[in-house]
Amino acid sequence: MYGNSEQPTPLRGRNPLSVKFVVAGGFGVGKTTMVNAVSEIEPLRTEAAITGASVGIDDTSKVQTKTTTTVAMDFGRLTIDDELVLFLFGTPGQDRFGFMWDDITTGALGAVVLVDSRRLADCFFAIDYFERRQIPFVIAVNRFNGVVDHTLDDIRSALNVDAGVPMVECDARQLESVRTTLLVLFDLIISKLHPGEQSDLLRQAC
Ligand SMILES: Nc1nc2c(ncn2[C@@H]2O[C@H](COP(=O)(O)OP(=O)(O)OP(=O)(O)O)[C@@H](O)[C@H]2O)c(=O)[nH]1
Ligand SMILES: [Mg+2]
Repeated sequence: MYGNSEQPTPLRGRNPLSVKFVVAGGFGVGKTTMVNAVSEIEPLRTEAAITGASVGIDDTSKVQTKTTTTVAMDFGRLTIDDELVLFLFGTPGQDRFGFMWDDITTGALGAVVLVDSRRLADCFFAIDYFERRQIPFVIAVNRFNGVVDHTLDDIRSALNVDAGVPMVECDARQLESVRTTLLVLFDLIISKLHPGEQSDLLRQAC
């Protein structure tokens, strides 16, 4: 079902498995857009107007139409099917809100690191954060100009991430594109678990 043929326990008739994912990345890469695009509930948003206080601190040159920024977090929910429900927590994009990341990521099984290929360095903080904590993550390259400026292989080399980190193209505005990205992350998590751990995870759904 999720691209993994070794699902140990069928979950039909049980409560769905609830999984927490974090959507992270640099300033203005589309984190809030991603959560909004797929959430089946009214997403929780904590947007505040970008004010003169950010001048000289936030690089808005590539996101000039942006008038708000997330100051706490985004929250949404996506039911994949009767076996799996994803809870999505978007981080604030600006470094000065980084102190909230530990709270936002507590209990998360994995993360999507959104990347704008025109501003690769902006995602270094997120990659470093999840690598240090050994939280599985996928890199989703957001198509801002309708094209990815570099190939995914070039981006992988530039980011210096392990070959085991999946890299996908993603339009954060499109439900199917985001859903696919989230399922790549779910498959990654399952693939990293030993069979016993898979059973433990799936037992949580009972
Ligand atoms: N072309 C294009 N624009 C996008 C895409 N995703 C987001 N945007 C636009 O990019 C802008 C920034 O999106 P947000 O979702 O606010 O970005 P964010 O990462 O939540 O921003 P912060 O919370 O301030 O860090 C918005 O104007 C979106 O409409 C995309 O995939 N393609
Ligand atoms: Mg946001």
